[in-house]
Amino acid sequence: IIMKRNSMLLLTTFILLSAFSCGTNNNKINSVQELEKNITVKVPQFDADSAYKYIQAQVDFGPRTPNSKGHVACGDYLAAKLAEHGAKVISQNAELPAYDGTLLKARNIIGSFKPESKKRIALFAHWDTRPWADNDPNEKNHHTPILGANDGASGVGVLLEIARQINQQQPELGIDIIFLDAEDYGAPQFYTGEHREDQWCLGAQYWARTPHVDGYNARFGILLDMVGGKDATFFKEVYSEKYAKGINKKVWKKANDAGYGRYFINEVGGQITDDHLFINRLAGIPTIDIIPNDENCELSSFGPTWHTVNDNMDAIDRSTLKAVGQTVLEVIYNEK
Ligand code: AHN
Ligand code: ZN
Repeated sequence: IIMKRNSMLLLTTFILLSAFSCGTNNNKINSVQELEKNITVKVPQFDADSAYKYIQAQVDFGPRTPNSKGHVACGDYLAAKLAEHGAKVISQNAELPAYDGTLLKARNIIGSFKPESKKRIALFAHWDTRPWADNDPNEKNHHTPILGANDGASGVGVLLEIARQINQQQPELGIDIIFLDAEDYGAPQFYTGEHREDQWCLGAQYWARTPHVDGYNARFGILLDMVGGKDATFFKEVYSEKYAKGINKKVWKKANDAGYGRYFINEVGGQITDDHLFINRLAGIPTIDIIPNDENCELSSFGPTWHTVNDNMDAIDRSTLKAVGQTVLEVIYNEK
């Protein structure tokens, strides 16, 4: 897709000025082409089949709950994939205490493109999966770990496909792809003790207090969470609106211009405690959350498979991956 950036006006002015200057015709044409190159940007085509395969690969490790074998193996896979796509990879390992005192061996995995550039965009997704299907309609499943095809693997799969695209054609800004750990270990619904928001998003809290690079900053951040559900609808989330209203506006505009208005609803939805909240509060990087808001689902506002044993590959729809992935590409390639 060829995006005309700002100034048809500028181009018109240039052509008019050129017409009155005394260069050769050929020069004029070359100069116009030069200028056109500066005001147009070619945005790559997001490949939803490729993203789907990255989701499948993660699900094939089984549940990726912290302190499990599947978690360790999947972490190595993600770091290797980012490196394969040309990113500079940094892993942060930390032992983070969970709500019940369990020490989680957590790993945030960061892949950086143009690491030397000061102009940056941060893209986030959590890669761990929940140890309990505590929202399953069948109580027998409440202690079963979920596969997290949507809740975990989908955001990561979209970002791995974006990494693959960046490796083929670099956008102007430096991009950091940040896979956060231990997002989904918040106290289960069946836990009778205290429930607090800071029991969630442990990897994000760690990263926001201790970024992978000293003094790290980014122009803005985008968090992807559960971006693969069939017929998902994404509303502007309340904390995102509070901390990064302009980024919400930019993203929803790009989505609608690209033809994904049936997924990106231009209205404010719910308020969600998610990784972006801590990134906004603790790191001060204006960061939005792209997360579903399903008003018609009685089981969960995040869609029918949220924290159930049905969060498997059947829950993933390529059209939703395409809508989200293409939108994020439109945003990052149009940043100057
Ligand atoms: C709460 O349920 C408090 N926040 C949702 C964050 C989340 C869980 N994202 C994925 N799983
Ligand atoms: Zn979850």
